[in-house]
Amino acid sequence: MPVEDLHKLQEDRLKSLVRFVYAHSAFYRQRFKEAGVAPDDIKGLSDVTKLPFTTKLDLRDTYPTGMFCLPKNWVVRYHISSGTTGKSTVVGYTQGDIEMWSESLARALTSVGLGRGDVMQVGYGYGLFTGGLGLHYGSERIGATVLPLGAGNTKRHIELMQDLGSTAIACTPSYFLYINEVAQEMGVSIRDDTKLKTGVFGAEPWSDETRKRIEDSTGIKAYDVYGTSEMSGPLCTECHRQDGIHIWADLFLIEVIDPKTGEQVEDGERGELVVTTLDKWAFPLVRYRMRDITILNSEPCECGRTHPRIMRILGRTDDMIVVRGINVFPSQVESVLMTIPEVGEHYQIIVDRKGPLDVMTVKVEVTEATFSDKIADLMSLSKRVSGELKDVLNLTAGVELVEPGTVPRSMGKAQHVIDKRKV
Ligand code: DLL
Repeated sequence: MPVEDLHKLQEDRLKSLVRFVYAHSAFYRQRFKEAGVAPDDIKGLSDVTKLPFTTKLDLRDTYPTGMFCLPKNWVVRYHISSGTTGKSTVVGYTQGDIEMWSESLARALTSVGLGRGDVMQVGYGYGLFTGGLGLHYGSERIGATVLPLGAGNTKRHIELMQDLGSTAIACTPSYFLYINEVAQEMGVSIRDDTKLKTGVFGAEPWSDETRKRIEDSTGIKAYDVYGTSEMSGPLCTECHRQDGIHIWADLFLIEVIDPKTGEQVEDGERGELVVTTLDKWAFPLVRYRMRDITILNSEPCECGRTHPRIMRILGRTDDMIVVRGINVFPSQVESVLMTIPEVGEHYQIIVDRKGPLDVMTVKVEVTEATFSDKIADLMSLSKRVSGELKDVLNLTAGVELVEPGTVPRSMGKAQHVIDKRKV
């Protein structure tokens, strides 16, 4: 759809949404009154900035269903976020909301080249987490065959990948790295002994450097998929160009703001993602602050899609670690590590306090080949890793090189940071 038509559609949908939440939700009515805004004040897209933000805290305060905008007998499904950053939050869907979710992912999977004839192995957890069921419904919608394995049972993943000829897999990037490792232990090469060609990886921050490693070692194309439980679940991916995630503009109105001032930032500038839902009714969102740090690119893509793109999520505002006053995102550390061929893919960042001073140590596995090298070489490697981290982070970090297989593996979202200052 041409951008102007897309904006007109967004405008109409935004006005309907605002009228809807005002009529149906005591929470939003109250918020709008506090902000001195009424539905009639929203005359165009730029008026979105008159609306108040909503946050995870609002969801917690209204736990479990105080932000729902339809009676419970319209709700056909609940999903519940894991609550790793506090109390869990509940999201609800009408049948229409489930349709919108499946449609979003169907578009996304189509844009990475999947369709009828593909066999999609789902390695995201099924259940309260949205990953498994989201990818499941989206894959069925495009006519692909779904293998609903879920997270875990890794050997079975590899056996069935071979027996049933899986052509695609969806799981966290860290779980795929583990699957690849187990495959190698079983003497199976994903590149030579399976038909796998596409990976749909997300639910946690990862880097272009990790993508390169995955693609080089397995021969598949690895695509980034984004979404959050509040938005429905996984929803949007990159297109074949692998240059930013297309956010479906007819379904979501996105903004990127300066997290400190709340003001919108320019295209190309880093900030916090804010989402307003345009076709989601049991649990709509008005200017919900995602806490994810990204960059907006509204230019139409060379693939032909006019939906805006967000660049790789750098991390969450609440994931950012502050070490001796310097802000560090785990994804920055990952980017550095993955450019050093002698280190493996598994790492942890440990932050502690020694006296008054914060100390950051990066614990990273070395590859098998490096491990069997001489100790002297390991010492110079650790100095090199530390130097490269310092160049990027402007911070001196200790580096602990460890044997392959010693950093804990994850089947869901990897825990890359251990902040001992918090315990
Ligand atoms: O993680 C939904 C999902 C499932 C997305 C499967 C993709 C694939 P939540 O558990 O609510 O939902 O966590 C949402 O995960 O705010 C981001 O911080 C992070 N996240 C999700 N996708 C990405 C990604 C699902 N591609 C939170 N890159 C979000 C970086 C991501 N972070």
